Amino acid sequence: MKLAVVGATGLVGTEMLKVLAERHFQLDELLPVASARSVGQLVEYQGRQFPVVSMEDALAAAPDIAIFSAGGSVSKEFAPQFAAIGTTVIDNSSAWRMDPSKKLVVPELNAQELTAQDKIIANPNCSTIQMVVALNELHQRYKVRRIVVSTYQSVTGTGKKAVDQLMQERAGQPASAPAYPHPIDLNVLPHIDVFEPNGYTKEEMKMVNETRKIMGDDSIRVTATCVRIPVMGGHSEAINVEFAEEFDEAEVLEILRRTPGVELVDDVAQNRYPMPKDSRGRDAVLVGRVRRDATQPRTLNMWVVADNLRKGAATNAVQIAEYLVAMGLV
Ligand code: 11C
Repeated sequence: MKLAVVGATGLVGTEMLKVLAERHFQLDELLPVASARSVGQLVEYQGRQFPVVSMEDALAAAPDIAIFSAGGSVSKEFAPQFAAIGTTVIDNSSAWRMDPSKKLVVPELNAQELTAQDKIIANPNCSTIQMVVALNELHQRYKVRRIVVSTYQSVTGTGKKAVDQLMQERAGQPASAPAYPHPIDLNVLPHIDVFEPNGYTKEEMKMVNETRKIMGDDSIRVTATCVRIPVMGGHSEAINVEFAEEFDEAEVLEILRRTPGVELVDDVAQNRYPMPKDSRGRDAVLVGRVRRDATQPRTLNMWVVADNLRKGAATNAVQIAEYLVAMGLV
């Protein structure tokens, strides 16, 4: 197994290497790919050192799998080049997610759709992944009709520049290269990704469109408000979900307890509920504050938290790679 990690020195790329090692992903050769200034640096994996290589060298090496996390334009240009030489690309950018010819995969929901012919596989947006993992089994039982979601997203979703902005502001300095148009420390920005003509942001529309594609149901209505908060790791979501079928609250908790990828953290008498601080470095999607919405029928409120760099990005991509290997699809 020859595996390339494109964007290996970024926040997600670094997490990717950590997750691969933790999960003992078996490799003969690792090709960490990064920009020219990082080429030659050494990356340690399972006790061995691998040099960072250029995109051209990685292409020449013809890896079995390439996991991309280097932004949409890099994916658009290079994913097809890898696919053309037989590499299976798992792409963490938004470049291919809504392409009807590409699968958008959260393994707990739809890995079984993958075949050996899928040469570019899209990894969804972090805020979408944790929401669909939390809702999937409830959807099977009661059928989701409408979701109203508000997010509270960590600065790690933006990348290193935003982490630096938060830390500099917290130290009382102006940010040297701000990632956001406003201060983020002691502030909240109702603005993630760019604004679209309909008044929503691209991040909000990802939650609408990706959810429908992954759950395989275009009738699901989703409306989202995505918000950046000064938290270092872990996205949180307040989800209000209306089902087609009536539910029983005890049964809802039972279903959540057995939902793959979910950990129920819901004991308000003990002040136990999911918090981003507790999600960091973990793969589970934490669900709590589960309660009926008393203002309309068949509607539930829940609070969902996950480490956006792990299940929201690196872990999900690595799980796809593991599935491909296990099923002999690469
Ligand atoms: C954020 N969700 O928190 C974004 C990061 O489409 O993969 C990931 C963007 C994407 O800012």
